[in-house]
Amino acid sequence: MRRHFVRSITSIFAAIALTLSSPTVANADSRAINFEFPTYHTGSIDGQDGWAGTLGSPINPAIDQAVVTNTGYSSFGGQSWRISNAYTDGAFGDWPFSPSLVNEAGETAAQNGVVYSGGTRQNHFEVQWDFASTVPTTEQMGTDPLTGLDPLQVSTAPDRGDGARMSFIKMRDTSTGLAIDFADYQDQKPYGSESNPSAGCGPEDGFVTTTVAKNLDRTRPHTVKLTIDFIDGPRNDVVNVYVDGKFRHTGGTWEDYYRWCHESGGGTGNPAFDQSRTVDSMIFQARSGGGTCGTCRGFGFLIDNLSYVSSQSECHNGDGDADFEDQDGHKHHGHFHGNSCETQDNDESDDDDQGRHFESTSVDSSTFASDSSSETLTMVGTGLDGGLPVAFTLVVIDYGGAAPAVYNLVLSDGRTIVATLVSGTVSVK
Ligand SMILES: [Ca+2]
Ligand SMILES: [Ca+2]
Ligand SMILES: [Ca+2]
Repeated sequence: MRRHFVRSITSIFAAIALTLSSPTVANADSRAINFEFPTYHTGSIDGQDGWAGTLGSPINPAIDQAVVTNTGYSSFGGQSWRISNAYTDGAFGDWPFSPSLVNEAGETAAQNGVVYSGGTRQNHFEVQWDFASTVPTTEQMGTDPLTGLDPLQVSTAPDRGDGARMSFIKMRDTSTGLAIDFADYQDQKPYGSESNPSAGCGPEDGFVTTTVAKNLDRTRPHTVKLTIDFIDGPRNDVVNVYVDGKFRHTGGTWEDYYRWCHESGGGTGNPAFDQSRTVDSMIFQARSGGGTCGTCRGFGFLIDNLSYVSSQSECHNGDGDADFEDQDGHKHHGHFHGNSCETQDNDESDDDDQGRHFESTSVDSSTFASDSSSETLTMVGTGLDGGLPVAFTLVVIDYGGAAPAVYNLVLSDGRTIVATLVSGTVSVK
């Protein structure tokens, strides 16, 4: 009798625990990879823990990559994964893909190619990894007479498993330290549409590379993080790039490359084909277009502490990196980031007004409001205006492209900026 009672109580608690935890379990799906023994052993990563080429095919043995014993970065544990551009090519299917998540992420109608990714479609993807040079004391640079003086470079991208990259980060070595590039596909006016798909892949459109970090200390590891919100429809996916925990850039995905460009299978005018792609893993590559460093063989970058997650996001994001013009015709470069789900540590704002610079030092709150025609971000905190402490309120109103976004920065020293978007990216949602 007593046993039965205990069991009943236990099952009630189990049922409650299941109820409380099931939303998270159902909506978040993650992998965390530290390349440690015994899950990983030294040597090629091919076939280890789900790493492989497309659909489990072999990774090209010519690629210079291996799990290696750690050589001195304490946060990297006993083993890391090493990869260089001693070998490069323009292929996709035989480069290393990380293990797939159970649940893919992408727009509702994004194509997973049936076989490349699956599970329950999510609208949010995040990935983070550390990288470090195997040669912290000097720049790794090709000296091969055939390949020239090409520096070390390795790129990575969220992918469904066949090379249909939806974003892009390149890690580079330079004479002044490590650098990180981000690339997105930008459809400029005229915009592509189902009635005029070619306008989305015109001469004015293409991939845009932004250096999001440079002169990074080569003697220590650096952390890169991407957060991606996939939003149905063109020109609205949001990628935020963080380096060493600090927000660096907001941009788009490659959605409109797949949607509108013939070479990717889009631009047909048929909505069944003109769609973006899903992601569930990371592809790591050394593209020949970035240069080959023959003498980097056996060296290159160490990759470690790789983690990624797909989830269903109901967070609000306000991001901008854009030029605004006020009533007096003054140009301001505004840069801000607010997220209702993250800690405010990541939120920030700064404004450049032809010589006068405001930057936030602490954000107290980022709040969001919406109506039928606009989304509004209100950020409140403290900062420095021309080096002097001030309180600030930033209000950004995004009309979803129907009208230029409004940017209103009020500082406690009396300076007020009311301006509208002239170029760049603003997204509040
Ligand atoms: Ca490790
Ligand atoms: Ca266009
Ligand atoms: Ca979209």
